[in-house]
Amino acid sequence: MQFTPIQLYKSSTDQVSFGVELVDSPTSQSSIAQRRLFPDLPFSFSPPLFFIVFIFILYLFHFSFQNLQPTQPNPTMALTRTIHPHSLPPLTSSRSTKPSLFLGSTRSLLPTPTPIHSRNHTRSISSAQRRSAVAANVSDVKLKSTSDLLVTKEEGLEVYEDMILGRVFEDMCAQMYYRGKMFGFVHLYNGQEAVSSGFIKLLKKEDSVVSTYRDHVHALSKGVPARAVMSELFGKTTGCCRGQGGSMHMFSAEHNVLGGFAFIGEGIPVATGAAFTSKYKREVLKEADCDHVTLAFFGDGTANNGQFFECLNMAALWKLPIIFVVENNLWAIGMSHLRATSDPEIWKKGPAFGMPGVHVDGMDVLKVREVAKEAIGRARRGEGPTLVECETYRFRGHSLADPDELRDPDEKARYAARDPITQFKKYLIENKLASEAELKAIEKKIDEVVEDAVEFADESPAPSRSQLLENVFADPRGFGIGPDGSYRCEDPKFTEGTAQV
Ligand SMILES: Cc1ncc(C[n+]2csc(CCOP(=O)(O)OP(=O)(O)O)c2C)c(N)n1
Ligand SMILES: [Mg+2]
Repeated sequence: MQFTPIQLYKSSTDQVSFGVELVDSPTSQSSIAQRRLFPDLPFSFSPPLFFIVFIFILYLFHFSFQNLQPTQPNPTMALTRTIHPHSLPPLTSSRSTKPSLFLGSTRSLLPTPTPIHSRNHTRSISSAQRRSAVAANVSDVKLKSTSDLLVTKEEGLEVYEDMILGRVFEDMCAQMYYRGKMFGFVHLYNGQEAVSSGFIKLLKKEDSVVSTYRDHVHALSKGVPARAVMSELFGKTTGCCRGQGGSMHMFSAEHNVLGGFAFIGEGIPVATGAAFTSKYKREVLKEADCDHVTLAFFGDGTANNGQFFECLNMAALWKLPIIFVVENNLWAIGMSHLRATSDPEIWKKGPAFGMPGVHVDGMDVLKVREVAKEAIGRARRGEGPTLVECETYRFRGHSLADPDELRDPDEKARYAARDPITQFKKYLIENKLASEAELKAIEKKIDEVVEDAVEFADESPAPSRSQLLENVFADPRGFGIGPDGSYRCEDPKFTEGTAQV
């Protein structure tokens, strides 16, 4: 599969120039001032008449802007802005029937907002809508025939094992959380495994992954041992951050997992920086074999944040080896993506910044993998970034503290029926890539891995009190020093919350 660049906008000229000339409004409306301004007029304007004429002129200006064609820039207007045609929104935008050239004015041209049919605003974006202006859409990739399979047996089993690990690990987290073994918020990844496994299993060890607060499974896919992730969740010293990060802050320098981030969008600039490092090493430091790529994972809600746009710009400008992977699970906590975003098709932002934008069925690991292969290949070859929108779904509430009452049960059932693990299992068996028994053996092995991780975490020591001051960059004495000169955090009552601070 190849991403074919699309020309979003056709014009016979290379550039379209247009703008407005600002005219000062009269400072005085007195007839003396009018005569000074228009000395030859045979009559004088009364203020209401002047106002009516002024409004009429404004109306004429407005009308001529709306009808402005790209090939006919209005030569009488002062040039205030130059717009390159390919940076304009696609003419076939599903939300705008009469697109305007005037950036920022399309809203006023929109008909009544697209009705949201579903009771709970759970309408999903139809593939027909998406096809209308697709740069590269693999939603409809047909699984190839058995003679031309998308994975080898080894690859298939590796991916299956990774998906099972993600699912079983998260289910275990739920149990441990409700037993009081974990602290703070815990956000599970159930349902989204095809994205993590589809992308990360194609990476090399030197490649980097930047995650979100829904980060356990990304870390596992990248090779951080289940023991280290579980211990981190338990807040133990054997965790990948020695128990100081917890659920939302998985980090492993060894595995190039550059962090989970509780503040949404914070990871995107970090990922962009990592991609810049690869390029700098290769092109400036002349490390010819440095072809490392970075994956930045984030959600649909996060894609409305400014950092995303800033980083799209930098990544495209410098042709960075990065893939922006949007895990569009249709919800940001209790906010439907369709209610929160002016154009729900996130992939479109790619072409707007000069990089391919792709939409893929994020419940199908083989389709995700096909897109991932192409995007990672592009990045490795130095061809620049790609934006991939994976349409997926989370099977549990936003976090384990969320009763998940807002989402429509029909919507949940629809996606549950498309469970990515069940679909992939079926594919492996139907195409004789694996037998039931082989897959059962993998499931059993993973159950043991996860049980072992829990035992290991449970038995591991808690961090010492002195660890509280590690990585505190301000003067630790400011953290609380008792009358006897000792740090208050060393007082046993400190961690019980009863110390006098
Ligand atoms: C900068 C910032 N603003 C707001 C929040 C509160 N917040 C936590 S999760 C979340 C929704 C994110 O949704 P999405 O990006 O779709 O990720 P998902 O939870 O669906 O994986 C918000 C707004 C935050 N953590 N950080
Ligand atoms: Mg979301």
